[in-house]
Amino acid sequence: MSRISTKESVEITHGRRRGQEVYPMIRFARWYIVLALLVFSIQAFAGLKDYQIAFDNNDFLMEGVFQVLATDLDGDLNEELLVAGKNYIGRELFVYLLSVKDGYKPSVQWQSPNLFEERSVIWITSGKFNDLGKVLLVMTNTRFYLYQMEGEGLRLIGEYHHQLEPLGVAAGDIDGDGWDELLVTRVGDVTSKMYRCYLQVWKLTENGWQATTKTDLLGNIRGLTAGDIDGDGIHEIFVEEGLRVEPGTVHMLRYKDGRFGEVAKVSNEIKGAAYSMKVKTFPEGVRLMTASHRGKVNFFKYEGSKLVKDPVELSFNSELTDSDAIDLDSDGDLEIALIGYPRRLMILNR
Ligand SMILES: [Ca+2]
Ligand SMILES: [Ca+2]
Ligand SMILES: [Ca+2]
Ligand SMILES: [Ca+2]
Repeated sequence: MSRISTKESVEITHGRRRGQEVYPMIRFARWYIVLALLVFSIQAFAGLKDYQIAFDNNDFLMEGVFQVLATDLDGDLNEELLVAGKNYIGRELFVYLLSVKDGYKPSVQWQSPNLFEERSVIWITSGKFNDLGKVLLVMTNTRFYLYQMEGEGLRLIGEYHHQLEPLGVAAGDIDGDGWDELLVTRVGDVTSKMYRCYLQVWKLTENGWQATTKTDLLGNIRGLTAGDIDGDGIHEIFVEEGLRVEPGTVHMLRYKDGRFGEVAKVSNEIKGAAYSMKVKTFPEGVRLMTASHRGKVNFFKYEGSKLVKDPVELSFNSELTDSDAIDLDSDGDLEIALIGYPRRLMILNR
């Protein structure tokens, strides 16, 4: 074995740089760089308009699928995907934890016991309500259940009775104390023309769940969510209301010093009733995503104290009842899960 001194190795290196054999390598390297830039620019410019259906099932799991939820229940920074719905004939209410692998095809990883209750639908949300950490909250007309992730499934850790008769539920830390509040929309007043609804806030304390505050009557509420759209660590509240299924108004509210204040609102910018709203962090930034009964998906950013609608509108031939966004393939970009009435699940990718 010959040893090469530092001097010799430098000369060899220089010799190769000067040599003719080097040129094909440089050419190859240039093409590689061009190709890499091309791939990068395609990724960089993949916009909201590029979402395509990657999975579509018109008969997904239950006779009625009501909700889809993307949330990280075990704190591994990957969100889990859950759906909740009803089998009318079988008198069953279920929550499913889904696993999504190749081809964005969901399969059942865990199924709840039958939570059936007469004349009730089922709602799901998640939050960190006390030191038990992030839990799944499942609500029916008179009961709610807290589930904690354990291994590949969920374990029941609490069950409560209530008389809330909710229209919708969501959770978020709206006062910045580090714990999530439970937000429930309820009917306050029924006129001949419409329901007039309000939002009630509940906290889980040492003495159980306690109602802390509520809003004034806000109209016929159809959509509700909470999310930190401006990145200050405190969740804003989004309520959508309108007559019947006509285009309505999205109100962005902040809770401060025991009162709700309206920060921004947009009217008549969504086609149809926006039953679904979620605040999610896309590579483009944080967006309020809405899904309407006329099959439209829209995106709003919060900028200059206004909610600004993105020109891109996704359109589907289904009444959309719920939606969420989740990175199913760990590529750093969000897929979108949509529920179409009565039991369609779509997954979009771009
Ligand atoms: Ca997780
Ligand atoms: Ca809080
Ligand atoms: Ca905020
Ligand atoms: Ca992804």
